[in-house]
Amino acid sequence: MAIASTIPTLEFGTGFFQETNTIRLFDDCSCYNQVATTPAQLPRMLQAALQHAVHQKGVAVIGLPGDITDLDAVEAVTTSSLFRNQPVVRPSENELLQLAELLNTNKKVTIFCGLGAAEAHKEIIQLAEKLKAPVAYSYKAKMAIQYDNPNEVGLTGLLGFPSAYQSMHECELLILLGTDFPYTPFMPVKNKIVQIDIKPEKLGRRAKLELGLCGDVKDTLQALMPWVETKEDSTFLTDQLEVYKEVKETLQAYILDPGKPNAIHPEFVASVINELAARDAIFTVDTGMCCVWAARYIDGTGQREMLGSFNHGSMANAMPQAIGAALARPGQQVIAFCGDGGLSMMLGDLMTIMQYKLPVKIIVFNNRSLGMVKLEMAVAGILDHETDMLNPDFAKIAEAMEMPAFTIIDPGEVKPVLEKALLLEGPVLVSIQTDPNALAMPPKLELEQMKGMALYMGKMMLGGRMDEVFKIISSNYKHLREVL
Ligand SMILES: Cc1ncc(C[n+]2csc(CCOP(=O)(O)OP(=O)(O)O)c2C)c(N)n1
Ligand SMILES: [Mg+2]
Repeated sequence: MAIASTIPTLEFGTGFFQETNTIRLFDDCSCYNQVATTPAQLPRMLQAALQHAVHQKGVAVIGLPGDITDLDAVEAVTTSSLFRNQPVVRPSENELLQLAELLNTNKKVTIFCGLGAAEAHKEIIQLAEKLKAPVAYSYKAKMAIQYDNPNEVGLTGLLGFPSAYQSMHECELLILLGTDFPYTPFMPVKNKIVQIDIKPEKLGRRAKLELGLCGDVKDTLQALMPWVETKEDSTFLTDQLEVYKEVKETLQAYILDPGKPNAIHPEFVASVINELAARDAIFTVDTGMCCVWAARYIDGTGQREMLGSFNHGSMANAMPQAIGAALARPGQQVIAFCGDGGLSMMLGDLMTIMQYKLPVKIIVFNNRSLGMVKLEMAVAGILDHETDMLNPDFAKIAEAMEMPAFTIIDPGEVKPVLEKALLLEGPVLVSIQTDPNALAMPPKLELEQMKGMALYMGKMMLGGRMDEVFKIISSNYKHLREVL
């Protein structure tokens, strides 16, 4: 809940000093948005704002003009406590029977989980075991669904794996649980699809549904379970797990090659962090390539959490989110995966970290570029433009603020220095000189994108920029060979 102080009521609409119309300003990013213009309004607004923020999982804003704060408070005539309800929400018995019928009559079933399924880990494992179903998930749901899950086939989407994509496309029946996954090109169109979501207004807007049910995932699966017959044939599951095994082997191949000085492979860095981080670490990941490395190399443990900008896709989120996480969870390890572009936008907040002595570990994937956009341009077959960054020495900037800092140039330093940095008690910044030409291709689009890449390299050659072409080929030799 945000309290947005604003100008005295008398001055509304006069172009007064620092005038903001808070309702207009916050309209698009809030689920409750009001201005209190009398003291009597405030208690009711606060109550409504809290109920909205918690239950609609959004931001509530109350504008508070300066003159109102000078007036005496008025006794609340309404409630002033937050009701954190946890109602049981599940489909009717008739609807559950329809769902069970679909599950029992289709041989190949795949489960796809979103963040809305996070509380239902146990039930999902049980259902998957009964159905011999592979379990795919969205990036947001990875930390909640991946761990202790023998049927998991990874995440789908732009940053995902062919195993999840294939499992979702080759099944006869796909069950979407607590997901509003926005990338419809990754949704199958030929198979039967069932969706379960606590917010019924979300049903059917991403895929053509056979059945759309309103329910909490955990409550629904618990009620459904007795109706579900155990399948004997696990061929479909075995086939999908085989594909996932190959995916994991390919991912391992990238980390076996740690790269060269000043061109350290980011995959390797992420895998070392995965190994060194606490079992209950909170990760925050910047929009950009950091998202890719964390999606692929940070494993869930059941206790870890990962925060990103996700649907907003706004840059520079990792450090501010780490500040919030450290304040909310003292004593828990917080690791921020920052892009150099992202960090540059928020450098001042390094001082916030020092001011409040927040023990966040800032890892800068310093590829001296707006890497994701550079890659997007390359795969679209156009020459990259304005994507190279002239960076300051991030470690020196941190040190000027008395934050301990390290710069890693050589791949051999990655593990020992990160080990040391993570053991430090307070804040620390580690800037790692990563490879600006690291390629991360969304698997399903890989071949398409390779065509764009070929076009790009052709243009580079015509422009006499052979050095660029060689750089890309040498950085990504293994990857290119894999795809081709
Ligand atoms: C505020 C904002 N501006 C621009 C973009 C477009 N964009 C997405 S990723 C990215 C590059 C990020 O660069 P960096 O933080 O260095 O991460 P890298 O991809 O190099 O790892 C850009 C410009 C965005 N998502 N948000
Ligand atoms: Mg960068």
